[in-house]
Amino acid sequence: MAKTITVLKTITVLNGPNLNLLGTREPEVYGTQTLLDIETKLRTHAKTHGLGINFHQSNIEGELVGWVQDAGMADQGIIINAAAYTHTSVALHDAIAAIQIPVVEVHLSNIYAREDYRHHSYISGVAVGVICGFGAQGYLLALDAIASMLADKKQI
Ligand code: CA2
Repeated sequence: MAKTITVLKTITVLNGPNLNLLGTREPEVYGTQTLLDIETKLRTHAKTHGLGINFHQSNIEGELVGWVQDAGMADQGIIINAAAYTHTSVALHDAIAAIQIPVVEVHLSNIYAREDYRHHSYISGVAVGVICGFGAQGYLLALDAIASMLADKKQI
């Protein structure tokens, strides 16, 4: 009898510079959860949607660009908190514009309630949506949004 192989759909989650410090400094702005806490919760939550997670953090812009390109060829969606590169990176903008899968931009803090230089994002214009101000919960909301988009696509 022929075997059925189910290939797990995967979402890449990208975290930009200094997010490796989460939970250790500025808890009043970024909360008390570490990036590992967020990763663990996302992996558990992804299972409930039947999805897998590729989770990365880098302080190097080009590394993030490379992961966007890889995900565009292999995964079903991207959740990205580009951190400070949000406000500076044409390279990330161009990488996201070049792929076909949905990208959801996430920020822990409400960037619009902070300094003016955080109000502009190079990511937002090429993302399907933006979630900010809900702390670590924003990553789970982004996952729900992508899962819902993938479920809708299946019905078409
Ligand atoms: O609110 C967010 O998620 C941000 O993307 C965080 C970035 C900031 O540049 C963006 O404007 C908004 C900063 C991430 C730095 O993370 C730290 C965490 C703990 C201690 C120090 C920095």
